[in-house]
Amino acid sequence: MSEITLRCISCNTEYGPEEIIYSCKKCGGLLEVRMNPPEAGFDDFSRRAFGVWRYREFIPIEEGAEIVSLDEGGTPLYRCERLAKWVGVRSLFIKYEGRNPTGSFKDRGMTVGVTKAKSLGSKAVACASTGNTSASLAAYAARSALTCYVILPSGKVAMGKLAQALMHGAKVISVKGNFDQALKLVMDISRNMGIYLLNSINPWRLEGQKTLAFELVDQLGYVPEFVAVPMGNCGNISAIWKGFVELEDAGLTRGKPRMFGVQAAGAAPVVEMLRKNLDRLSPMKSPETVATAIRIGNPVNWPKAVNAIRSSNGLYDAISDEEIVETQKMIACLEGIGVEPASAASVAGVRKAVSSGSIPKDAEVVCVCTGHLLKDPEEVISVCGKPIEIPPDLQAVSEIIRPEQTPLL
Ligand code: AN7
Repeated sequence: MSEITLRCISCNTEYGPEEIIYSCKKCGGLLEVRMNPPEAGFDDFSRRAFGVWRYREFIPIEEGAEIVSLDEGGTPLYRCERLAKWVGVRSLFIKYEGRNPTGSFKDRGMTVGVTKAKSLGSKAVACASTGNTSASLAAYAARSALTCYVILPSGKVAMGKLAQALMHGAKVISVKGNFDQALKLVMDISRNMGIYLLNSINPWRLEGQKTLAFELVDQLGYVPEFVAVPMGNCGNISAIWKGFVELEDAGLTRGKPRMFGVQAAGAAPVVEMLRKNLDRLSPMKSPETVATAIRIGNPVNWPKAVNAIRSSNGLYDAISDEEIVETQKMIACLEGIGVEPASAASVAGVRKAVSSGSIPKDAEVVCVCTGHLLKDPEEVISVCGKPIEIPPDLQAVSEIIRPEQTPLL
């Protein structure tokens, strides 16, 4: 394998792959994993199982490392004809990341991040999380016999995610504060107590998440025109963009998609920054949205996400909670695909962009739906209501059943 380095995206200082650092020692900038383009191509990949490790040569983990895996990635790409009509676009696909082992895209990153933690000799791992990162890290830590600490914003983590972190045996710490405060805390802990940090500021994690781009090219046979991604801490959009850049640099594809970053209106600091064309992010103090996964006011990876959007001639927008919930229902009812609220933001963003004309009606769009419906059952009950309760008799049930009812669209 070619030489691997960690490089600061601001000042280009390089570090060795064995260094345990999460930001540049000189300037504090974000780090990125760099390597020369590998020789392998899609013919080599096609002989292997569909998933993250199919793209082994592009994953900068040294040969011989013991890989920690739960068979992540290899998620379906659904063509959605009825949803496309509702959105108003010619062709729409959903890349359904809810089909990962713990029900979100985070597993792509954790298989690589936890493998790295093991190969560095770490005994304990930690993260702050709005929920999915903690569910995923807890599972991968269990799989590899690592001690796991997760720090969660009290009362703001969806029930399914909390259940996962608890059951997989993580030490779950709830802080009276929001995600941004929890992240600051866990960064201090990891620095002072030698616990390996697995938030998306950890560049190794993004190396797993970039494989979503590889899978899209594998599934479509070409590079899609638009890829819409919900943004929270902004790791995922950065990782997917990195995947497309590396594919082109290796000569495996030509061209890159326009990246579309979507935030919830109550937690949209990156969209604000781009709208005002600023060169720095102003953090939002009290982010609030029904999509608790992306309830983040100070996303650490904003420089990478802004670069992805600007250099892809991309798009960005913020979506109201009402639009997020309506879209979540339409995805579920029109296509049978169950996603959590944050995931629906990508589709909602595309719908808005098509109606305003910033995405043409004859375009083809891939929406990344990042997490499973069952992650947040309480939100479902609050927006759908409880089931109708009746006595166990035919009269009562026949008052409800209307066989002539037509489908939604
Ligand atoms: C379903 O779990 O930040 O922009 O701590 O769970 O890469 O942060 C979750 C993020 C989108 C945003 N969709 O991704 C966490 C956390 C879902 C998510 C995002 C998250 P990033």
